[in-house]
Amino acid sequence: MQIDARPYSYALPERPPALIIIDMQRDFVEPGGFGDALGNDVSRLQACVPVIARLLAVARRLGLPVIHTREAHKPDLSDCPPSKRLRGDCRLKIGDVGPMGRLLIDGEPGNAIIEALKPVPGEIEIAKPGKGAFYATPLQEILQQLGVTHLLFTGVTTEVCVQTTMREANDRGYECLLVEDGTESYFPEFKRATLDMITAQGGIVGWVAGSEAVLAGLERTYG
Ligand code: TIU
Repeated sequence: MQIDARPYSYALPERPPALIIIDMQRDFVEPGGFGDALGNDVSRLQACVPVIARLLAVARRLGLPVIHTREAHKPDLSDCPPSKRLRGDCRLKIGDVGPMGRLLIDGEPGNAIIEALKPVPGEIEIAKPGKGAFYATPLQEILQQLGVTHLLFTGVTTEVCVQTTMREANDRGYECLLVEDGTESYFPEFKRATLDMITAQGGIVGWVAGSEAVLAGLERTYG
């Protein structure tokens, strides 16, 4: 059983893959958050929301493990290196108070996952202090306990937290697929380049496929 993907078909294992949803939090997707403070047009990220919602509904129905991540720092910022906090020339920095509470701080209203993709009980939610979801988190142990070998990636932003996490996962031996329309960037050209980088050289980081192909493959294999 396979998913029609680039650079070639992605073989699905007997044990279903996990759906990984990276950082679909208000901080990046809604006006007044961290993404906005960095000077980005956050409306660009909206396109992937209904796609991820559809994948999430199917993952829940078919019993795939679902893992949500949030880029989040402790309220005392002890897990935020000054190099990260002070980087750039923006009005508000990590930990400063914005319209949705303190930017990128665990527990603040702006740090919550958007309503359309809200986790349900039983789904794993990981707060991560880095761009990659493996750095300083229990993600590797969780995946090992689940016995998961294959990861389907969605979320934002394609070239920052999604790509970093996919590379970390690839180095740990996971078979990774990025859902092309289930991820977005503030920079369309960076999204395009990321998809090309991942699939070049025979899939040096992994596979890319559209959500229709992913959904069809999941239904055929686990439905
Ligand atoms: N700025 C940007 O594109 N992304 C981030 O800071 N974090 C994530 O990608 N989640």
